[in-house]
Amino acid sequence: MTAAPSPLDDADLDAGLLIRRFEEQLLRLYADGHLGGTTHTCLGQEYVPVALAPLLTGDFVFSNHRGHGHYLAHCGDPEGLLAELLGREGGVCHGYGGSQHLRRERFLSTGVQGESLPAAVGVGLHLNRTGQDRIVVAYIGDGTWGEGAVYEALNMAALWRVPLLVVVEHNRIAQSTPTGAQLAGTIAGRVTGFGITVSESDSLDLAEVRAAAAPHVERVRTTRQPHVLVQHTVRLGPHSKGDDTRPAEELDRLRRFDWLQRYAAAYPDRFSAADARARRRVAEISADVLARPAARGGVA
Ligand SMILES: Cc1ncc(C[n+]2csc(CCOP(=O)(O)OP(=O)(O)O)c2C)c(N)n1
Repeated sequence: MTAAPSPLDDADLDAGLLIRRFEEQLLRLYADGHLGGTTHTCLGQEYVPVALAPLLTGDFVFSNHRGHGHYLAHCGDPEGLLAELLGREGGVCHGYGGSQHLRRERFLSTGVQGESLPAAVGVGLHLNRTGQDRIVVAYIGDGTWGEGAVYEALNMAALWRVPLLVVVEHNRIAQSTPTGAQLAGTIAGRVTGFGITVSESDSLDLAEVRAAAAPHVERVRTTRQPHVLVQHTVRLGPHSKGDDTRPAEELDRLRRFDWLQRYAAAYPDRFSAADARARRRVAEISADVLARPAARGGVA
């Protein structure tokens, strides 16, 4: 935690900053009444999908309610995402999906906790039966280990040797419930009960997270066996919009674990240049999308 973060190339830094500034803009758009429905930001967690995305090109990605960062890291397309969220023309799902139900090529998200895993197992089974070397990744939170579907899916994945990588973004909180108040034992203990391998990382260093994940992704791909990767992380923002029930001192403490602040402190010039690029890009996208007419199926 005290070591300086590894240097990042522009692509990774730009991808991480785009997610951060994009979601901060969503919260402003919500406050200004431009964004209806709901939105869950991944502030603080951006490095996780950015680290994994290059390892998973061509693979299937299942995302959850907190999925904008997953979408941006795996699919790019901030214009399509913002138009979707604002119900404007050009939205990735023509305004029918909104924040939590996005689909584009091999990317699918759902706001229903645990719903993705059985579907991901089905896709993995199909990939095996059709002789493909693609794999399926499903992002879930630590709170989602309260859903029975997770265990049914893990059982099938182990039994049928499904190439499924479950990425657990373990931010120690589910909405307003701390993990310690709802999860008995450990996620690793539960996973090993199915004979499934598990790895854990608490690194905030994007390059380290990628290097640690790479052999596990490769093993899922070659052995067609599932793996669960638990990434300990921090949720810096509210669960949704203004609903953060954590005390101010706790939020102050968590901000020390902000991977982007750590990066800014270690590489101020590179950070400022990339940040200016990200802010400019988000401002341009926002102005462009706000000027568009409503989508025919718009959610807003
Ligand atoms: C089946 C179901 N139950 C309840 C909810 C409401 N809900 C949305 S997110 C959430 C907490 C999720 O916590 P976690 O899995 O830890 O993910 P995080 O929000 O921390 O990313 C809850 C209870 C839901 N979306 N689906």
